[in-house]
Amino acid sequence: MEVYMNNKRFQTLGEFIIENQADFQYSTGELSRLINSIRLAAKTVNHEVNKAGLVDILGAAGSTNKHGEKQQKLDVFANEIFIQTLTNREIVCGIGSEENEDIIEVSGADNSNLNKYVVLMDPLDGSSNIDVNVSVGTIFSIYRRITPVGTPVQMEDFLQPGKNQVAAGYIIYGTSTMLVYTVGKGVNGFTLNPAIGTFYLSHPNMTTPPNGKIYSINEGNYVHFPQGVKDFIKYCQEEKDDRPYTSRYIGSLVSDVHRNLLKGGIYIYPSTAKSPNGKLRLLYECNPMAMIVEQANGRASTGLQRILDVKPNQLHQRVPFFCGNSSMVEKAEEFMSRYKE
Ligand code: AHM
Ligand code: MG
Repeated sequence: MEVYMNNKRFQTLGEFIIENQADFQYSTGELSRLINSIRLAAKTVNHEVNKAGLVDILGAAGSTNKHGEKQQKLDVFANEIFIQTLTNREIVCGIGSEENEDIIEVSGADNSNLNKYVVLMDPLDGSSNIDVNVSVGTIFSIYRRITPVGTPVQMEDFLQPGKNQVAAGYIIYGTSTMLVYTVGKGVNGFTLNPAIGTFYLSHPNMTTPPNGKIYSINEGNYVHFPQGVKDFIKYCQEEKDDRPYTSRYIGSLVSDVHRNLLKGGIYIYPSTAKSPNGKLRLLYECNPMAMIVEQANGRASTGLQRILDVKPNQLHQRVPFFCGNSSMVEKAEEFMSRYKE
């Protein structure tokens, strides 16, 4: 179905993927098929997430429905859908997920998987928000493997710095469902028309405003924050120039970053006295968000170093995370650097 508004025809995600395939430096169609699979899985997860309010009717996680099927937690469901979609089509050679302790090798039906890409993902981030009807999201990060094609995938294929990502994106299951992604040539956002199950290009070439007025951080942890972060918060609250800024924190990474990307703002999950590396995971939360934010003219760092330059050493490693429009992140880094040892 074609969608027109003010005589303008909106492109579907499927059309966009095909038309922009040449944008990608190793254009073989493989990456396009991969994004297409993510699009399909996203629609299935979206359908399920939107049924979450019917939990009293359909049964809570752990219970059995009238067909004798055990109801699953939505994050487990989302994980299975993404893994199934990517493995059934043999579109990648390996998957790393927040929900799986170890990497998953996708060997293919006859053990001859010649695919070049690995995917890292957080299938349903912020899932503790589902019960209260707050937006959640899926985050994904894509790399070319570095070990030889046709051999079993290795941990080193996943432990690459974020600057090696060939694509990254997120899906936000919100008031409307959007898929936002980049292949390193800017960021584009697609909104799902749930009536017909099609994503349309609603936000072409997304860029974050140069100046923001929103800061997003869990201030409940204030006493445990590093002094640089405490000083930055006080700076945001000061009555001077265009300040005080507005505090907005949903506690759902995809939603907080998405809002700040569109409106201008900074998201911070710093180290705390209790968690010296912060809470968020480098490989499937911070790196993909950092690539998107940089591609949208923003900035992402640990407070002291560019996120995309961090060399990972563990699949589930955590890292302090500052991301948003460049001027606000630079300002926070300035405060952080004052206390650098
Ligand atoms: P999760 O992967 O267990 O869902 O945790 C990640 C979430 C992010 O979406 C969110 O930004 C952060 O945790 C909120 O943490 P907190 O409740 O400590 O503020
Ligand atoms: Mg998560």
